[in-house]
Amino acid sequence: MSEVITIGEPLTTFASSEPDVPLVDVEKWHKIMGGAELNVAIGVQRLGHSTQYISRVGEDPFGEYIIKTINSHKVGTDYISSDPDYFTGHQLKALVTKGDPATFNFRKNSAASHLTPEVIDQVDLSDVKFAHMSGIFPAISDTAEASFRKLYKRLNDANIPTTFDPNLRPTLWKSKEYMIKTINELAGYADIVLPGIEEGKILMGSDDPEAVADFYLKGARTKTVIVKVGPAGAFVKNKDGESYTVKGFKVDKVVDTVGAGDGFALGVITALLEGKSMKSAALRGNAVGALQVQTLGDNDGYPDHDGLAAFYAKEGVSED
Ligand code: KDG
Repeated sequence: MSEVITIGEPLTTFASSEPDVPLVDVEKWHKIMGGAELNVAIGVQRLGHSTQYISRVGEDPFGEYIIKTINSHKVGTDYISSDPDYFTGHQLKALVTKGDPATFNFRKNSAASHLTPEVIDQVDLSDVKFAHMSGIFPAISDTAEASFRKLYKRLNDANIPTTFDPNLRPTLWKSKEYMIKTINELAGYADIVLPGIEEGKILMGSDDPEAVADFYLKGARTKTVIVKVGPAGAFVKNKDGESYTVKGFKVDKVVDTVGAGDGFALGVITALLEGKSMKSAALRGNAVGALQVQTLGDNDGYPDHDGLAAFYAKEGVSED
């Protein structure tokens, strides 16, 4: 088995090569692999920790591409099945250097949306030390939500530490009300909740990092909330009331904003796996996020340990 497990939908993404051009007018595309939870698994693996990714693809060239690419990143594929009846999820993505890019999803009725809870019964959690859950997978279908809940329950029953990133994708949910209610409930099953400040506004009506943190600290299992406040860094609050801000890094040239939040999550997870403090985990989260936005692609900027050490040396900071 592996140290880290996650569940999600992988995407064959056609990314615009033309900055700030609306999707309808883009002429030049390049093919990349995306999927928020898969991005996390790739980055965790790059930092030297083994991973498994639970998912389903179609028996089509997009699915073949996904499996080939996941293998090249050495993420575990024990729980990825392929389905002859449905297609592999795919996406069009604009290119922006500020905010979130416009996307268009081809995922309704995709193979991953047909993943069923029985699959979760077969997952071996015996050596898993950390799990990453995000609000995208439960949005894509009722069976995906049921599978997600079953995995969460097994993780909680086995007392495996879990991060939860709301990762709001309003167009994938049945309704905005259902999205808010479900995400806020699911957050309560995680040890560490990782909302973005903009998500806080939508999910609980405030853009004050402390108010967002206090809201999610009410979750039955939640011990720490880390609110991502963009270039300003991260606000951390623990259940015992301790709170602090870990400053972000200045990035001279943002090439593509996508994958920064996933980079933050994988920074936190790997640092905690290596026995670092929560403060160092947030520092690593900021560092991986800052490196990611300097590259094209959803996961190409994630560092290995040498890359991370070089970045810390350049910035004059270190983990404790
Ligand atoms: O967080 C990065 C993701 O947005 C990207 O890889 C694609 O999973 C994706 C989604 O649903 O937008």
